[in-house]
This record gives sequence, structure tokens and C-alpha cells, in this order.
Amino acid sequence: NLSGYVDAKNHSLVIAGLFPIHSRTIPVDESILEPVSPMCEGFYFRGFRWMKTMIHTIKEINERNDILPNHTLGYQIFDSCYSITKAMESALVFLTGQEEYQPNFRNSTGSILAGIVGSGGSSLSVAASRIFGLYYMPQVGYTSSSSILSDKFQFPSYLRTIPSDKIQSEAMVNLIQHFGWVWVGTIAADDEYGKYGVKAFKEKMEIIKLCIAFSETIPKVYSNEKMQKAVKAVMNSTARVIVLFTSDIDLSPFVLEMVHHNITDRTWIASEAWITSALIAKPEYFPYFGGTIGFAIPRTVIPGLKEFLYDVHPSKDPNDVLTIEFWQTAFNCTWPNSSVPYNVDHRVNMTGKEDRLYDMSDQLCTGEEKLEDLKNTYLDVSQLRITNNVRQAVYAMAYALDRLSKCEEGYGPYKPNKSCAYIPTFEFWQLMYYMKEIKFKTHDDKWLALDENGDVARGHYDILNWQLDDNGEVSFVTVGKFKFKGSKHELIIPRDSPLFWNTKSSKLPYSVCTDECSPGTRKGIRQGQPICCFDCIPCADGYVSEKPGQRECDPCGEDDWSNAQKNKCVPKEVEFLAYEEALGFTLVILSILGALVVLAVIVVYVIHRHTPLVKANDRELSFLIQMSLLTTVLSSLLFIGKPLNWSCMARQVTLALGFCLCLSSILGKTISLFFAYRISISKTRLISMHPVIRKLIVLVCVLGEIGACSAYLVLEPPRMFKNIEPQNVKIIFECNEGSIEFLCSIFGFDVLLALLCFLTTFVARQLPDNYYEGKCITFAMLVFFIVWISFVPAYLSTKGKFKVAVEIFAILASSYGLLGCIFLPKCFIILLRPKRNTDETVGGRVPTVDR
Ligand code: TCR
Repeated sequence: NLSGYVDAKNHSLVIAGLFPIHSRTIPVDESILEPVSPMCEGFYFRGFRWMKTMIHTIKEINERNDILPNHTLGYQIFDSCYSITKAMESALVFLTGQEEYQPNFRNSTGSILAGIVGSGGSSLSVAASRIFGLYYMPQVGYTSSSSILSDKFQFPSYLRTIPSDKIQSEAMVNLIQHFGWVWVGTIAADDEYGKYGVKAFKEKMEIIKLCIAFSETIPKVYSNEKMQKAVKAVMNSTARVIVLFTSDIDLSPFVLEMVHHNITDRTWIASEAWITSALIAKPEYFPYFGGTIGFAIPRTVIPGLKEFLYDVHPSKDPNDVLTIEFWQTAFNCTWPNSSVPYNVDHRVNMTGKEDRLYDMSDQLCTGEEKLEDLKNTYLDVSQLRITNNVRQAVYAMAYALDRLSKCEEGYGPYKPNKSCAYIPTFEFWQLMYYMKEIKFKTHDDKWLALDENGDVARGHYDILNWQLDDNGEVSFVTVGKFKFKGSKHELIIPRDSPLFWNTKSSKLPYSVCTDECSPGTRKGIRQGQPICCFDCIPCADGYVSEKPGQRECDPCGEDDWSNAQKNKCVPKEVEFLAYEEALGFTLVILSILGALVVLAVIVVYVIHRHTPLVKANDRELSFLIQMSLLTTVLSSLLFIGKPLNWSCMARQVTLALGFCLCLSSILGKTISLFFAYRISISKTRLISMHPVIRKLIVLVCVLGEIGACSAYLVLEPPRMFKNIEPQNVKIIFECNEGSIEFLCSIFGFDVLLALLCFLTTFVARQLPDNYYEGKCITFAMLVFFIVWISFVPAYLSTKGKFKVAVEIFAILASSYGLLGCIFLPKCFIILLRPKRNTDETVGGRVPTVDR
């Protein structure tokens, strides 16, 4: 057992170093009642290298003339065995200068304690720092990264050359977001490092709405039960991406479990502590841990370090137990006559699996073993990351001491009268002042500055990816960077980075709880489950989701409707009675046909204008009737096609005027019939109707109607109207009738005229009439009524374009009715029975109406 190395000459400044040269303590035999300091085992080559680096750096500083020219730096190094107990013990020993259980090499008289570098893991630093903090003794950590150590209230004298894990957690979340993973498991070491790291990680994940699938801890002291819990979580979860926030020392047993359970096809996100660890990055673990991606402190080259590291041999100092142990462990032999026991693994065969890190050997070491042949982390200077932190920590201390020593009286920092502190007599808090201010340029031309919490204020992490190189070794390929400066940060992963993924297809792993919802559906919450687990629910009609993974379906605009897949809004179908469609086309034909028939009748009348039949019943009025029928028949064309403002206005008015003209002309005729009848029954020539009166009646009626129509158009004209009820699949183009009152009155007037016509002819129906004028008109009026009465219910019960079609039908039917009843029999006589169309016949019978 040993506590450390010492090299402190008289009056030199002593810096303590705490390194994990072993990875664990041997459990103390419980039968011993007396307290004893536990022994350590598991030689940790990396820690040994860190320690050597500290010695190397101190040597280098001592050789330099610009830093501390008049003082020598000494050191006292302790092995923390990666355990809190040992770290505390070392802290007390260093502070008190008292002998420990085993003789220390320290020659304490006269040396001045300056500060301490380190103590490895965060939990050790936390423990040691609580003691050092009491005295304000400067402590510079090189690898304790837990965010809790930023708390200057609890750890007032703690500074570090490694960034806080707050930044690494942020970086991990950024990485996860970059690769589109949403469902991630976490496994943490059961210490300050793992717990605070994962805590910050989880908080950041939550902020950007990503989910934690499970969250487990690896026990520090092996417990099968706890270990199995973590293993089960990994096995049973659907998460393919798992964050492992632990040091390599604590991770080793877990790795063995993964190998034992043959858990492959997982992508591990490594924390800085194990990303470049030789304990884990072994080719035999590659099938399980290949493709691991994680963050590392930037690598550097330290000039002269390699030579220094190689300059190690047990024969140089028989008391140098660490070197002897190093040699024994590295070459798997036993150094002759040494008191150092061969490194035996005291862990009870914990996992029940082949987990012996070191084998026993009876072979004696010869001293001829060649370091050059050795492949060992200690000698590997290709990954100097934490090692550089150790160097910078020593430098920080040295620079602070240097500045303190160069203080000029009267320009000093301390309160009354700007005094200075001096090397043999300074106090820790005085040195702390300089430590906090520290800012210097490192050997690789970078600035090292600490923020107000003593953390590295700016810098970057390398993003490493585990790949297999040509020699079958695991290589750490830099695939990107995470830069940070204060609270600003940036993740850079170039597109062409050669990423290796340990998935079946070697493609980017896919880690989700449930697959993203496709367009056309929305996320439905699953009660009591994380937000990354959801059901996909199809959108309702009229709602769409265009992008995958939408939380809500968006309603389509007024003019739009959802398509069948519900992934797009498409313009609503437009509905109106078009010329092109069958119905519209038929109606056009019917109305044109009607117009042609009317024209034909007009032609017949014009040709036979001098025959008695045409002359008999006022041919001007007949002509007006024909013209008006032409108007009504053609007015139906205005109803077809897309309604526009003008066509909406024109259609009702033309129709009303057409009918008005038609009916008033008929009325003109029937009134004369009516009077003729009255005369015929009273046998007196009482009143005779002057033909002008008939025309006056027509004029008055039409003028009245024109007045009403103009008022309608001016005051509340009908307008084109887009009927877009949101629940409608179609947009219906219609005419909004404006004022119903006006509409009713203009058509009511027509109805009134029709009634009058009917009544007058009905009364005069007995009148002997050569050409059955009266009867024809009665009949025509009946047809007219029947059509329009049946129109009302039909109109009210249809919708959209059929409503218009019904109206056109009514118009055409009534016009055809009038045409057929009034003019067809006459044309028949004119054309086919010309004999009946002579004066005698007219004159021979009762004198109908004159002219
Ligand atoms: N911080 C860890 C310990 C640790 C470590 C390492 C241990 C880090 N990096 C490399 C061994 C090797 C980062 C802690 O506990 O804070």
C-alpha cells in the first residue's frame, strides 16, 4: 500500500496531486475491528500516466526561467484509488502533514502548501473539496466535471480545466436532435458524475420535447440485483439509442453484462469519461459497442511527454512501488524481492463471467522487458486529452503562484493600501485571488480562461465515433465538433463525416417509441405515456395534415376541401348549371327550339297578316305576345352558366317583364272578348272598346312593371353569391335574390295579370268564337297556373344547380304552354285549313271583335 510520491525540497512550494492510480479499494475484512485504510487494486494505467504528466509538467516549470524563477515547485501525489474514502484521507494528510497509516515519503518541514491538483472523479472532488474549501485552499480539477462543482457556495475554492457537464449534456441533446432520435434511454453511474449529468440531460431533452425511454443507474459497488435491473431495461426497451453517463471504471462490469446477454444493435452515446477508454474500446467488444458516438476533450501533443513516460524502470528506485507495480502489471510478471504484491483481482467473481482484468503469473520479471513492445494506455500518447487537462491544471497553479510572487507593493490586490502577499507567508485565500483571475496561453497556443464559477469558459468537444480500422483495432474517428463559448454553443457535424453505425443495415439508427404519423393523420395522446408514444388518428372531413407528425389537423380554407387522403386541401368542386353539361345543354336546346318555334309562328303571322284570322283578334297584340314569348323562352338562357352579377339581375327582370308583356297583351285581348260578350248578352251596343284602349292597357301594365323592376334593381338588386358553408364539399354559385318583397311583387303582378286573363276569358267562354280564341286562352292560363303551382314545391325541395334547372323547366313549360295553346291551333288553321280562314266564315258567324 502506498499513498504517493513526494518531491519537495526545503522551502519549495508543494502542490498536491490526487490521481486514480488504482481503480478500486479492496473491501476491508470485517473481522478487523480497528479502523484501517483500505488497500487498492486494479492498476489504472491512465491514472498513472496522468500522475506522470503532473511530474513532467512540474519539472518543465522548474526548468523554465519565466515562471517562478526564484522558487521550486514540489509535489506530493496521492493515489485516490477512485474512492471517496481514499480521497478524503489524502486531503487530510496533505493539509495536516500528519503521518498516515503507512509512511509517506513526504519531507514536510519547511515546505509551503500551495494547492491541489485534481482528484479524478467528481464524487471524490466533491468530498475533498469540502475539506479544502474550509481553508480556501485552491483546488484545480482536471477531470471532475459534474455541474454541482460549479456551485461556488458549496465549493468556494474549486476550479477546473475541464468544462462542466452542463455543456456536455447540452451537446448530447443537440446530437440526438441532429440525428432525429426521439426515444432515448439513459444509464448513469451511481455518483455525482452520472446523476447530475443525466439530470441535466433529461431536463434539456424535456425542453425540446424528446423522450426518455428509461433511466437506470449502474451500481458503484457491484450488486447483481441492481445490475440486472439496468440490463433488463436495455433489453426490454424499444429505444435503440442509449446515453451512458459513467466513467470507464464503473462501466466495465456493465459492458461484460452486455456481452454476456449478447445485446447488439444498440447505439451508445458516450460521455467524455469513456469515449476514449482502452478498457471499453477493445476489438472484442466492438460487436456490442461499435458505432459508439460521444464527446471528448480536444486532443493535443505534449512535447517531451512521450520520452518522459518511457523513462520508467523499476530498477531506478527500489522504493518506487508504483513503478514496480506498473512493470509487474504491464509485463505480467513478478519483480524479484519486491514487497509489492502482484496485482490480484479481489473482486469476488462478481458477474460470474470471465471478467478477470489481470491474470496471475509466477513468472519473474527480468528487467529486460521492452516498453517499446508494449501496447498499453500508459504509453499511448495519441489520445492526450485529460492528460492535457492535468498539465494545464499544474500550469494554472504555477501561473497563479508566479503572479503572486511578482506582486509589487502598493499595486497589490488586497484591501487596505493595496498590499501584496509573499511566497513564504501567503495564505490560501490570497492565492485564491490569483487563481480566479487566471488566464494564460497553453503550449499549443490556446487561451485558457476560467469563468466566475471556475469552469472553462470556452472551447470545444470533439465528437468521436468508434470504428474498426484496418488492423482490427478500435479507432476513434473525429466526426464533428461541439463548440461552446459562455452560453452559446454550436454542433458541427459535416455531411460527409464518415459515420459508422452498429445497426443491421449500417444505416443511421432509428429510435422512436411509435412511428411518426403520416400526412393525413394527427397524433393522438396515449393516456399516461410519454409524448413520444402516440396513436395516429385520421383527420376529419374538411381537415388535413400536410406534414408528417402533425399534432393537429388544420382546417381547409373556405374555398377548399380535404382530399380523400386528408393530406391536402383541394379547391372545392364548384357547382352551377353549366352549358357544357347534359342538363344545361338540353335546356339550351329546348329554349332555342322554343325560340325557333316562336319565330316560325311570327313568320306565319307576318306572311298571312291579311287573312281574317290574323286580323280578327288584334294582330299587334298577337305580335306582342309572340315577342314576349320569345323573350321568356330566351331568358332561360340567362339562368344557365356561372351566375354573375349582371346575369343575376337580368334573369329575374327579363323574365318578369317578358311575362308581364305577354300576360298584359293577352289581357288586352280577353278584355275586348269580355266586353264583346257583355254586348252580345245585353244585345245593346253599349260600350265598344276602342282598339287603342287595349294597347293602353298593355302600356300601363308594362310601364308599371318596368317601374317595379327598376326599383328592385336600384334598391336591392340580386347579386351573385358563393354559397360556401364550411361543412359543404362544394361551392355553390347562386344568385342571392336581394329583396324577396320586390321579387314577390314583380312576379305577383304577373300572377295577377294571369288571374285577370283567366277570369275574363272564363266569363266570356260562351262567346261563339270562330277561332276559339277565348277557349284557347282559358286553357293556356290553366296550363300556366298548373306549371307555376307545381313549380313552388319542386323549387323549394331542390338544391344547387337543380333548383335553377327546375326554374328553367317551369319557364320553358309555361312558355311552351302559352305558345301551344294560343298559337298552335291558329297556325294549324292558317297553314292546313286555309278555307276556314276566309272572310265569309268570319263574317258568316258572329261578329267577334272588330277590326
Ligand atoms: N468526469 C468524470 C470522471 C472522468 C474520468 C474521465 C475518469 C471524466 N473523464 C476519464 C476516467 C477517465 C469526466 C467525473 O466523475 O466527473
